[in-house]
Amino acid sequence: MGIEHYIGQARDQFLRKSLTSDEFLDFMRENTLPVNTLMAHYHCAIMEIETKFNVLNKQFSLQYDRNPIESIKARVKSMESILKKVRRKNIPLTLESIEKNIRDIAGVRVICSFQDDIYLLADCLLNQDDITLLEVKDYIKNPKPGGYRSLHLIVEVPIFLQNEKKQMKVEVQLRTIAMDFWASLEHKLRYKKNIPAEEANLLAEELIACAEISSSLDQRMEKIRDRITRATLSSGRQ
Ligand code: 0O2
Repeated sequence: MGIEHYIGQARDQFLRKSLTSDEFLDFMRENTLPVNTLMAHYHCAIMEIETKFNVLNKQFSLQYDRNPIESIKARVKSMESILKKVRRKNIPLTLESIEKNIRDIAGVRVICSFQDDIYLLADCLLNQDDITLLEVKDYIKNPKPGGYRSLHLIVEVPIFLQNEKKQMKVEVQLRTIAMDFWASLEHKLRYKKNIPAEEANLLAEELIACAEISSSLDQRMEKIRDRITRATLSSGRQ
């Protein structure tokens, strides 16, 4: 078995011990109510963003007779994943620091029909006057070395509480069906730990090749759509 396997095991053991450490248990004991409240606020922020995309989809369907959004998935990051990120980023274990430094606790994934729909929807969202853009990571124009493609936006959206308006951070991931298909399978394979190093390297190359195929599939599907649009327009004129 390769050295990566042992490093992975050691890292997992370290994280498991860290998550049951006194520091973590104290933090959870002292902060149960504030943690639950904060997580509820992230849920509210997700609802706000999901509604915005549902409204846009509805408008496109009425105006242009097409839906740019295939589906929307959303999640609040689990406490375990948040704490792993606290360790990885080496940030203080306080709620303030978690809220400030971890910007993907609320995540909304928008699966689009075509690549240009991604940029169209991103523009529509960012043009809304209650949305503040904090960061863009364009892994479509600049895919990750492993082949991952998606457009990531970190935004702030207000939620309106009884006596307070609160800005919440949300990570919006926009991808096509092909990008999502690739990312979902790659994510599953990433957690398979007992693969010998040589085979793991070959699989990584294979995944990069699949990412290229998925990218060219997106481009071909877009061209087909354009041809259908042109054909429909010209037959309408005759
Ligand atoms: P999960 O389970 O989706 O929550 P940063 O937040 O800037 O400190 P990070 O987290 O590396 O650094 O940011 P990045 O690169 O924008 O990635 C965040 C998320 O994008 C990941 O969340 C994944 O959902 C997705 N992602 C990024 N790279 C890959 C990849 O190579 N393969 C797949 N399948 N997904 C990827 P989490 O927290 O890793 O997981």
